[in-house]
Amino acid sequence: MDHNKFLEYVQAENKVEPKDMMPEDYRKLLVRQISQHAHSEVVGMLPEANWITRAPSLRRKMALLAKIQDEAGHGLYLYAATETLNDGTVNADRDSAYSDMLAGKAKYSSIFNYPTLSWADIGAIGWLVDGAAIMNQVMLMGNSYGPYARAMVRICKEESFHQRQGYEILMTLCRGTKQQKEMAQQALNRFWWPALMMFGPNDDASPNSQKSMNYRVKRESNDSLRQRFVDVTVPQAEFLGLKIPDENLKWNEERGHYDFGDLPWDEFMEGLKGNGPANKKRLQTKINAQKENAWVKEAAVAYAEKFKNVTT
Ligand code: FAQ
Repeated sequence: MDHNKFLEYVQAENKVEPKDMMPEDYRKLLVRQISQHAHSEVVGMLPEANWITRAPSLRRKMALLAKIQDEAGHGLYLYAATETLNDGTVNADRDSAYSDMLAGKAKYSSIFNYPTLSWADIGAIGWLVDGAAIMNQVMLMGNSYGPYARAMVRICKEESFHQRQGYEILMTLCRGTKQQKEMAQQALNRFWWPALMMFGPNDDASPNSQKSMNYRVKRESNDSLRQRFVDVTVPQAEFLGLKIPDENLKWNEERGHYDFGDLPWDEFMEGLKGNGPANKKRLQTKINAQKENAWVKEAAVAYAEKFKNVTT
């Protein structure tokens, strides 16, 4: 296929659909990103699941359960979108992609390697983690691959609800006792830098960005999204009466943006190598779940097999 024609096609804001011709590196880039995104959604269920049985009220428990189920749904849409790229040349089927993640060969978002130590962390995840995810995913609604772009529309709507439920948890804590407000502050201290790392390395250290932008998969750079996230989140922290844990955070009148400190990139790189605070625990939990629940899958397959020729 003519590579320049393909570039012209996507750069004119046309969508690519599953059966269309596409360059091999475009297909690979999408399989890598969409499957990693799917893994992030399903591993991302674990830190929050840690608090289902300890949510402070029935109402909170119901909202948290619904949120976690939404993340499972996002994982399913994204694995399905990945599978549309399966042409026999890439490992795009769900089982292979998932096995790569369990084997530590495929990444998921670094943020899910941090433990959730208090109920306030659940608020911080909704506010900051879903907030950062939306910032990135709104851009992805306009990506050039049809199934991925369409999945993002629904996912963004649900993530917006998640962000608000997290912020509301923190608002309640911040209007509560001194200890509750302190719990919220500690959660912000723990999750601030990891949330900023979700946007990926700085632009000059991001090997995939240029190609991804040319192919109109990424529509904005890691640094520009991170900056926007800081700009919208600082006033939200002020409204809560919480302090962002960054001595270098300062409004820059000239730039019209907040300046902020350097991220702890060593910590980010360690997480990518599988040495983050909860990496091993997260993978082990998923490996155990796959083993323990294998019988459910086998039963579902046997059931489908038995009734495949039955018409009602
Ligand atoms: N963690 O060259 P770049 C959510 C890797 S969903 C781990 O800049 P790219 C919902 C990157 O893969 C959150 N690895 O890469 C939820 C690459 O390695 P590779 C997930 C990271 O692809 C909320 C290498 O570093 N969202 O939270 C990270 O152009 C609450 C070099 O980086 C998505 O996945 C990281 N943070 O840009 C669920 C969105 N950052 O693959 C539950 C889709 C970078 O070459 C509870 N993905 N790396 O081996 C994207 O937009 C992009 O892939 C980026 C990275 C922006 C994440």
